[in-house]
This record gives sequence, C-alpha cells and structure tokens, in this order.
Amino acid sequence: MPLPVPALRAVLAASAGLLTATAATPAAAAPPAPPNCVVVLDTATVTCYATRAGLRAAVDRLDRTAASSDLGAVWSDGHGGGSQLLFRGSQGCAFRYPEFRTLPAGWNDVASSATGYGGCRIYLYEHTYWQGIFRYADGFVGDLNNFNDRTSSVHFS
Ligand SMILES: [Ca+2]
Repeated sequence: MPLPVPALRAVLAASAGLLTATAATPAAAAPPAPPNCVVVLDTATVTCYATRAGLRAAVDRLDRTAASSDLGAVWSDGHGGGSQLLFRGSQGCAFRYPEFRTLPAGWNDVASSATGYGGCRIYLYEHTYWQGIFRYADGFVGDLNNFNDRTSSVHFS
C-alpha cells in the first residue's frame, strides 16, 4: 500500500536531511596542521609561526635561555615538508613528558616524517596515551611509510 502523501513527504525530508548531513561530513574533517609550531613540554605551551624562519628565530631565543632543548620533530608531509611540529623539553629524552600523551590541535594523525634530536629517539604511537602500535626514529625518517598519518602521541628515550 502506498504511503499517504504527508508521510511520504516526511520520509523524503528525512532522506534529504540525511544526504545533506552526509555531504557535509568531509567539510567537517580535521583542520590542517598549523604551520611551524614549537611545543615546550614543561610549560605545555604551543606557539605557531607563519614561516620556518619565524619558528627558527623563536627557537634561537629559547636556546639562549638554555631552559629547554630540541628533542625531536614531526612534519605534516614526507621528507620534512609541510608544517613542522618541534618538541622541546628541559628534562632530556628519558623523561616521559605527560604533555605528549596527545598532540596539539590539528596534529592528530598528521605526521608523515619525523626525527629525534640530540641523541633522542622519538617514539610515535598510533593512539593517544601511548597506546596501540608504535614505531621509532633515531635520526631523520623522511617517509614513515605504513605509519603515515597515524601518530597520536609521542615520547622520547
Ligand atoms: Ca592515530
């Protein structure tokens, strides 16, 4: 038996709403990684700069205070391309900085290349709170391969 017209209209309206919601989903995807950021673990501050030069100048200022040093970095694209997220801390590599149980806004499942600095090994975890599978890098790894766009937390050793 065919649906009465008002009921049919309701069904069509619901379908249209569903289609609209589905079509809107890609637009609601995570925003792109902010460019050229440094996170200082001890203070949990994340600061981003429009250019790599701006980031480098800020890090030079931090280096002069000697309160923190570079531990490692990830990039949104392979081979050090795209946006950079630099990790710094005052406790060296052996301390599990609780700030890195998650990554700053825009950086979840983004990293495509990574490096440790100053003898630090960087561990990249599939999930937050250092859960799931992981891989690590001592020196620069330009292609994370099957770990591309998966990193959700990091620590160092
Ligand atoms: Ca992940």
